[in-house]
Amino acid sequence: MRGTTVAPLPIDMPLLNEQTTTMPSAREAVGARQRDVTDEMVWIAGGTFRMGSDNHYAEEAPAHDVKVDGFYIERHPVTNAQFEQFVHATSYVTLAERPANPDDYPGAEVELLEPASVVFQPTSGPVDMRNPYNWWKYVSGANWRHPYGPDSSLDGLSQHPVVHVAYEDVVAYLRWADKTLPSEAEWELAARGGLAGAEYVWGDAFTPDGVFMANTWQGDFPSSNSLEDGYAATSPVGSFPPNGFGLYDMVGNVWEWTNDWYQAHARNSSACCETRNPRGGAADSSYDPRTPHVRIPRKVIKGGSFLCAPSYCRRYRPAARMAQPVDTSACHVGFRCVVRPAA
Ligand SMILES: [Ca+2]
Ligand SMILES: [Cu+2]
Repeated sequence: MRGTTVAPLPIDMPLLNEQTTTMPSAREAVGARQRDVTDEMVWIAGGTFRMGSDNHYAEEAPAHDVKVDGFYIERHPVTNAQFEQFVHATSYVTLAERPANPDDYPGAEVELLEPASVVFQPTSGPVDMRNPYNWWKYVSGANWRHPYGPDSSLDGLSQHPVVHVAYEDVVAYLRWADKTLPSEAEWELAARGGLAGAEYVWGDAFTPDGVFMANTWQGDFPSSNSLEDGYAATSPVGSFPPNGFGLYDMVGNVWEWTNDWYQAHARNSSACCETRNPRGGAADSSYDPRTPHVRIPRKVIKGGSFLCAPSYCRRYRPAARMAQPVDTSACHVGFRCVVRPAA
């Protein structure tokens, strides 16, 4: 798979959900404006699945049963080429390309209001792992066109996932594309690829037969990446094998925005009942409890990225989740779209 482009796959490939429902016509579902459902999207049959995990980070627990209705999902994260089409059509300017409004950030230093985004910078040696600012830098001039800073470009990256998109940028793209973001539950059902309760989206072994199944970090994070999977940063979509539903890059490569406001799993699950189509919590209860004065709501992001390392962040798993402030774009966060059939 590595080094090859994504071959178009038939949409009617066998799905692994035991519960198959009649597939509504894609046209019927999304209307005539939809351009590429047939080519690019996969129908995920609805069903009940075990969401979350009791065996990893606290925020993934408790594992609980969730019922999700069927939907279409894109085979891979939105690429730079796709995002370029959107920007070309709409002249949209992303959040990271605009100066910040000082009213939104009272007391912030002027230089922090310049157009900028969050870029990973490897360290020259071991550092204090408790301080993420050792490797995360707010870089002026970093944005989706210049993913590693003002001197970088998209040369050779057209088929890589777009990054440095804040939540409002994603919303603008979705409006143009007439699509939506998955809920966390939809994303996780799709990522699991029909494998109930598996650790990874491909099974229970991280590197089956020694093969890397996703773009993650090997070696000592954040100083030395041994590149056994072939990629230091993002990789072209489809460089690693698809999951059981034919979806690429569900874990690793880039984190993906979901539409759910972040809340603890415990709050939307109970031992007695499954939840149906959960949609996350409330915006005003998604703030970061470690910084109560910051009133920036947070969305759930899923899938981990090229920066997830076994020694530091084992979030290249379908149950893994993180809270991402809506105003924060970064070099390792992108998104993919879904379309729900009309009710
Ligand atoms: Ca890698
Ligand atoms: Cu990670």
